Amino acid sequence: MILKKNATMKISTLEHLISALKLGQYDEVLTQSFDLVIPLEELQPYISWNPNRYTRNCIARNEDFELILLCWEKGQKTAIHCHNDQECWVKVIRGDFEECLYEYDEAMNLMSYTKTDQVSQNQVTIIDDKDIYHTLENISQGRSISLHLYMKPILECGVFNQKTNQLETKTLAYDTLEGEEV
Ligand code: 2CO
Ligand code: FE2
Repeated sequence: MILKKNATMKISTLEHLISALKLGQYDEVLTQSFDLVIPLEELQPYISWNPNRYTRNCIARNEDFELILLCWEKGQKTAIHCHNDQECWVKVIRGDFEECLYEYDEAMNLMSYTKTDQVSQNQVTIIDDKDIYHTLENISQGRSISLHLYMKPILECGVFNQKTNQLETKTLAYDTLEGEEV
């Protein structure tokens, strides 16, 4: 789902965003997220790069949410995966992404492709259905950066192995832990 523009965004700093999340103001963050512009310099401490895969950098987390910054070299892409039943919010900070959506039928063990969306700078995409799987790919000509919120944190997720047609469980880790428990 791509959120449409909402005119009443008030959050304009990372500190404010984290405060709102700590207060459990998820609805406010979600509905106002199109207008949310976090200055890139505030995100600088959480940026790291790896030529082999996108990096996952922890900004803030507690038992209720996880806010992480993902840094993508050109062409880097996820596997088809879910978010372990947790709501997932992605805000593109820089660059362009292609998101492919899939629906998983557990009884049939069938992964069906649904559609492809392009998500560009400042746009938001949300996954809030446990049967929805997706891939995200940096389709920019250079590096891209995205901000991800999971409610609650996801320590592992289901990944669909397209060679074996089986679901596997992947443990998720951080590349940098600049952000602490809040
Ligand atoms: N879910 C993936 C991750 O946390 C990124 S794709 O956007 O949700 O690594
Ligand atoms: Fe994801």
